[in-house]
Amino acid sequence: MSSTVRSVLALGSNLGASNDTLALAVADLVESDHVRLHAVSPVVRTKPVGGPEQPDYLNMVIEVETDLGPYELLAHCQAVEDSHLRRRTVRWGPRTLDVDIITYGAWTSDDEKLIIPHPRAASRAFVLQPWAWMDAGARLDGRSVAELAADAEDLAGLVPFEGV
Ligand code: A4P
Ligand code: MG
Repeated sequence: MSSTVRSVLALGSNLGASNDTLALAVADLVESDHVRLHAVSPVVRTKPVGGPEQPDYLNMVIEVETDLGPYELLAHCQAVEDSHLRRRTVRWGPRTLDVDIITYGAWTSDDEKLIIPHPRAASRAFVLQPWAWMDAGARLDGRSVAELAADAEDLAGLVPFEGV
């Protein structure tokens, strides 16, 4: 890879064999010659935020190094979602796999097809807490990710994943 960027990706699943799905999705994401795995967070069990009544989620974040452009990376993430039978029916509804791009280097965007940093990440413990555990020095919107996690309303519903 020539010129590369570090990107944080958030993964979530609350349908099917979620822990297996997350593991396979990480493997699928980094199988590309254009994506290298840099860091992996613990897996956490979280109460659903928003949407209809639905099962608890398993969430995690990873940091990758990539020479894909941001829209190429989005297409890659969506292809991995599709390969895990993701259906886009209800917004914030239950899903076999969601892969969101949280940051892409220092690049920012307000295009609705790709908003970077992810517009809701700074208030969501299901993204922030695993991220802080993966990278204690991480920062978002000029603040410490660990501090943002401590302030997030959904932190109380988050526990480390301890098996099925
Ligand atoms: N899009 C724009 N910016 C981005 C980005 N940074 N990363 C666009 C990824 N996609 C981005 O996404 C809808 C559209 O957002 C895409 O077509 C893309 O062009 P989607 O994945 O099809 O739909 P969605 O995930 O239902 O919507 P959205 O808005 O991404 O939902 P969120 O905000 O990600 O929330 N509770 C817990 N505990 N754990 C979870 O993982 N996830 C959600 C989804 C809600 N509650 C949750 C969890
Ligand atoms: Mg999404």
